[in-house]
Amino acid sequence: MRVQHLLSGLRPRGVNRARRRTAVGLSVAALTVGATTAAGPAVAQPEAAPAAAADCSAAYKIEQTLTTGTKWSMCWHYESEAGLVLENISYQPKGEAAPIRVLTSAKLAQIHVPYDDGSVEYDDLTGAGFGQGLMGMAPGECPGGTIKTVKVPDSWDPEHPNVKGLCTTTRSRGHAYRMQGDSASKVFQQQGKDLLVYTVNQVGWYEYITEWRFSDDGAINMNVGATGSLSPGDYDAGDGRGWPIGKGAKAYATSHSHNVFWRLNFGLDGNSKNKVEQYDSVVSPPAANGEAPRNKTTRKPITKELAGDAKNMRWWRVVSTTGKNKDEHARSYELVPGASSKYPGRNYTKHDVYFTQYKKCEQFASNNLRNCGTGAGKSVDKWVNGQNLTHPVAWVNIGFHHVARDEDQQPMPVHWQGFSIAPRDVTAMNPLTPPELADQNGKPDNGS
Ligand SMILES: [Cu+2]
Repeated sequence: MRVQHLLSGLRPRGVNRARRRTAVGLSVAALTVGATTAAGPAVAQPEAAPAAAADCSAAYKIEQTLTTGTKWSMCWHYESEAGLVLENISYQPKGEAAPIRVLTSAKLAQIHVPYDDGSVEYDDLTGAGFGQGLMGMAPGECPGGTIKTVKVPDSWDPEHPNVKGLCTTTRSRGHAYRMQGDSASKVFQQQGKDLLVYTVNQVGWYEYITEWRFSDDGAINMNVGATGSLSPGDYDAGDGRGWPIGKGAKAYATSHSHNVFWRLNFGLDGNSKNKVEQYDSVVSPPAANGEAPRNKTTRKPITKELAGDAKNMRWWRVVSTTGKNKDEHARSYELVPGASSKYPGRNYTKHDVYFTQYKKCEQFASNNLRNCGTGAGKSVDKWVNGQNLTHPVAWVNIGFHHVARDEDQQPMPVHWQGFSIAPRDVTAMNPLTPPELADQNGKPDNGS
């Protein structure tokens, strides 16, 4: 049943893909999915490259010192299902003697695409050939940067597995800060710089841009942008679950969701033992003689695995058990969710973030084609089962409900979804502080 379902689920896209790829590609994909699913424990895919990749050869290293002085470094490799995987991600702002490890690994963990009419749902990473769909980029798509050649495992075209498909470049993002000095002529300002790392992966008629943005202030932004074309096969919504595209009201493009999952394996200060905390705020009316409403923010240590829901004024952070900044504060990274339309249709899409205790076989948020043992389940919701959380893996779910519009053709404008992680007490001050202000840390003494 399940194989049948997956195969029929693949059909529309596989057929579409035949426009550009060979029919052989389709049967390979179908066989791969069928075989792996049917075989259950017989897991053919190797795990990610050995975690031993403490370092990597030059070809697999991304290292960039931004003009503002911050250096980012990481290793990359490319997997059959997940596509681009980044490892050993470290941040070294000017003034820090050594790189500060942030993440042991970071990658997409699924793009789940259910259609509103219930006709089909896709797991684009483990069920629809995301990895194989890596697209070559022309230099103009990577302005000012370098396009690395990627060897695609299980390539659709075994004769040509090498794709110039990984762009690394830098970009200006506008003000990093601005501050008026003692006189009108003295303004402290800096234009922030980002390192960008991205690939484009085609799945059916869609093309997904997977973008990682490493900022000179220590933040990491992760976004997926969907572009390409609306699938012609989807212009059949006849039950009020679509939007008319094209002349009049004849062809309705079926609405659907793109539920994107990221998997972040934290390793702050090079140690996988990290703590997780949740913060919530309660705002109450002004006190009897008070002038304004009051807010009380409380910290809740998350010591067991968690399926978390975003909430007004709620946030999470992952805290180092090893490193402190120069102010003796524990280093941490805060999760900053982006806009999301959470899709309640599946247990694994019902929550915004999952924190699970690291387990090697747990690689994809849904349709995890790995052997995690009998009864372990194939989606992230099943892995939140009360274990102590000492080596947290964060799974972040950002959903987008795509109701097509006339502007979606042609090509479809990129629609982005994602989130970021921001440093909290990683450095003792703004990592971009200019030398003249370096002594302004803590309570000012008011010159008295
Ligand atoms: Cu869409």
